Amino acid sequence: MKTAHLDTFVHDNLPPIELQPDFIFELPELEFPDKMNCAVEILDMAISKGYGDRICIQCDRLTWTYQDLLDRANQMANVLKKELHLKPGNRVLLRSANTPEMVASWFAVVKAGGIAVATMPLLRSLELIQIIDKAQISHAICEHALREELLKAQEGCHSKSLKQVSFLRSAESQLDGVNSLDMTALSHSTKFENFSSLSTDCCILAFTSGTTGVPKATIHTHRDVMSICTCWPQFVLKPEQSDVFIGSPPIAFTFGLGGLILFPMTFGASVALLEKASPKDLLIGIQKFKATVLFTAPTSYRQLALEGLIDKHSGLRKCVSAGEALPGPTRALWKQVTGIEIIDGIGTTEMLHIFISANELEAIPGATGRVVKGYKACILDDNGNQLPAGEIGHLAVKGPTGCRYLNDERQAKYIKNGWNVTGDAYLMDENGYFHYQSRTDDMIISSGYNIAGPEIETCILSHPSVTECAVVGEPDDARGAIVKAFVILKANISANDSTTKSIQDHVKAQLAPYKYPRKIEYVESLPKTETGKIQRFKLRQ
Ligand code: 3UK
Repeated sequence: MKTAHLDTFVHDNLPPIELQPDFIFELPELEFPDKMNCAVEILDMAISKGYGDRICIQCDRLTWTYQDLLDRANQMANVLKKELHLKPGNRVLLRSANTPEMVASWFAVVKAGGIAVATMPLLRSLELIQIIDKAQISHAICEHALREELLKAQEGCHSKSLKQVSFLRSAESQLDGVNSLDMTALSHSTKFENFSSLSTDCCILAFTSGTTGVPKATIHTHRDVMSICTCWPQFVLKPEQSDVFIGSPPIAFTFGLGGLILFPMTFGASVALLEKASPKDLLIGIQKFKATVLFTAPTSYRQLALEGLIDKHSGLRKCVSAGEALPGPTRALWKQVTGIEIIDGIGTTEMLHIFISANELEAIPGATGRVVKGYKACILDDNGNQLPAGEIGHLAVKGPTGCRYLNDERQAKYIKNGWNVTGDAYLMDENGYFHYQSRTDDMIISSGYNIAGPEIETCILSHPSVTECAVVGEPDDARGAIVKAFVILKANISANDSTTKSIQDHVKAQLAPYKYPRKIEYVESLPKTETGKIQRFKLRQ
């Protein structure tokens, strides 16, 4: 394997070839040239396709056309190359809310042959240190308002690799007098000589939000980025040029990078970026920007619907849910309130984006969907053998994208016989629909029964008194573990024994009795990640 990079750190730390997944490129759409830079394919090509004057990005502060974004990205790329001496293959940490400047920086880095390492704005210095040291970050581009933790991390990291920190203006700080990358860029040319990368060169490192251990960095190439723009958006989402995308995932989460930036741009559509994206912020944004395509997590759909924030006149056309299993009751509630059938899809940081999904016409409650064209998926037993339809086992997938951890022994755990094994327990039915059960390590084993928490959560969510819930196993001397539910009640309901009995009876009436929650604890909120996932491991502690 070759690389066009001068700094070969990532290339030198690819997993050994025998631990890499199989890649499949059977579709003609997935035949890419040997030399390709995805930032050029997406952004410069948008201009060639005639989108130059179309709106590309809006936010509360400004509106950019495709030409505006290209000009900014090229100017920033010139700064990176000429003033900050970025070499192809260098890793550049990005730290910002979802802003137009952050997007321009992402394109600037990739155009210059750098490797973009986007990070969640909420990360603190200790977490940033792990990323800087693992990825040997050389440059950082940081929203000025978020600088404190980054500067602490630069000070505290072991490798001392991070030499160059540049700032971006943000809504809060207009940076009078501070030398910011976006201001410096204005004095540079809007033309840039793009780095001629191999399609197999790395262009992003995406960190996983694992619950234990040092975070893993997943390597993704220009070809991977073009593959995700080709498959799910064209075969499942099918947006139109007139669509306005909006959503909550940070750009540092690949669900957000694809859904809010790369996919709308592939179609000449536009995105409305929000710096904060609580259900209330989302609603205001949807109205203000007349958004038509929404990307968010299941709990956010549920809150929007339950708080009466949204109705049939929202203007939304397509609603995408990912990050966690979408409970049937949430799908039904959203349909009832908005008239829209949610498009569910499972993706992972390792696979870069969604590989099993169903569009609004083919969705069925309780199933994630079918394998996306371009990918293959199956269910494996503990020994790596394929299971027949109807049996629960490990979800395994292959396609044009796949898992490559940067220098990490955990690669061997994700790859089995060339399949990517995601750590999810699933079953596939006779019609090829995949039904989520639980994370394999979240399976509750009680008195010898295997119990999938999400099935019980779905049932509890259909109880009229319940807003949100999460189910975990609690260690128990007699049974090994018992089913315990953490429940948020609706505003007018009191947490007492009769409510508990009512929820328990509700579950016993619908599921095998051994699955009912023996304990229910009422809480005000559930711990969640920035990517919208309930942190069940925290509830277990
Ligand atoms: C879970 C789902 C059931 C599942 C992601 C879309 O979530 C993303 O990536 P992560 O690496 O987490 C992956 C894990 O999250 N999951 C995600 N979506 C679903 N479970 N139904 C779903 N629809 O456990 C998976 O292994 O944070 C999602 C696009 C890009 C992404 N990175």
